[in-house]
Amino acid sequence: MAPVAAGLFHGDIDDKTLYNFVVVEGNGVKGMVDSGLLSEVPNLFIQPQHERIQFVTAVKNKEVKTTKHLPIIDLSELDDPTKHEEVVRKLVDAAESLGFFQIMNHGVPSELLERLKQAAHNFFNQPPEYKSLYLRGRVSPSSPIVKYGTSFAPEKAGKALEWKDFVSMIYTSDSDALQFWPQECKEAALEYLKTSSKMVRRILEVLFGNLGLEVIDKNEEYLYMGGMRVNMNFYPPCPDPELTVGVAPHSDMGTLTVLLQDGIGGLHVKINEDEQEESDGEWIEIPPIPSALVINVGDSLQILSNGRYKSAEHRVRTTSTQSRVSIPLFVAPRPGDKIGPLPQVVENGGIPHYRDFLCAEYMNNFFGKAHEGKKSLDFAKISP
Ligand SMILES: O=C(O)CCC(=O)C(=O)O
Repeated sequence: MAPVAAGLFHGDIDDKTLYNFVVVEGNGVKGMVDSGLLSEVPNLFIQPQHERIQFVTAVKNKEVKTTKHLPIIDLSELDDPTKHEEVVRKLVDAAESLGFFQIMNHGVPSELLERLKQAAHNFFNQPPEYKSLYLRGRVSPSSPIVKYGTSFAPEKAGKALEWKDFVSMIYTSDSDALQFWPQECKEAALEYLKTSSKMVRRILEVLFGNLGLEVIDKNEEYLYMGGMRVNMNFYPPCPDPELTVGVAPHSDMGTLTVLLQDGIGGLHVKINEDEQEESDGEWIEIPPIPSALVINVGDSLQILSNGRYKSAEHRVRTTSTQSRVSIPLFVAPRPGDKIGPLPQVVENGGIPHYRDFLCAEYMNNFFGKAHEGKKSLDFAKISP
């Protein structure tokens, strides 16, 4: 810990100095919490009233634990001819309504899931001086495809910071991953990406099959899953979770996200939102299930399916007692790919609800703004 930290949290510290310590110097939220001097939430992290997560609401909603709201799908049953159609229906229903489901028996070994969570702790337990070698915006020649940071868009003036540190590992090739990704997590993260890819392809085949695309050929595979990134998120304990958010409401950018969460809990998904009926929807907490993986539909799949599948709006609350880790694998088209509603979906007089665009442009727009619900889709929406 830098000596400046000792004086940081005595109440007389200004926002700029704290911002520099946490964001610019790469100490992260973890560095701030580890100082042991933090008795209350600093201003920089205090969310406006309407963004705060009422803990009571989350607990109450947890009781809405019905299979309708929280589909848990046994993926191995796709191989059982007597159950295949039923599982296809469950996957399609979940993608069309919530854009969200949990899967069991998915082919990613439980032992690997345990190793991944440990790897995340191993990375974040390294000293700030080491982690900041991977700082975003200061990407060193030795780590061009790794970004470590805190909050999603900390540079956005006027937005409170998220109570989260992360490391993002972009996949370019196996050898790049083994050379550039941090040694604490590279092997587990690469294995996760490889084993999950098979399961992602399977789910996409089911979802696209339902739209009339029978087989995913190599070109289509690139379009749906050519860009991959493994993130590791670390949420340190927070002195007052009701003032902060771990991650503000957002949808993911790609086609599908595979998410491993540990047993702490805190992931919320929005349900029952209806633009036509002007209903804001409500949040439910997704209880962690040992060995399960969470699957989210992302914006790209909503666009490719011309709105048939819905990207899931989600957020994360913080907790006061323990550190939480989560490990999303973001599956997306490549930046150089152009996407839009698939011809098969809009043919026969259908109206495209989204324009065609280059994914790199979508990414620039997405990463250039703070999280704001599903507003990211506005970039591609065709107004009626
Ligand atoms: O931590 C989680 O459960 C979700 C993380 C997330 O939404 C993200 O990294 O974009």
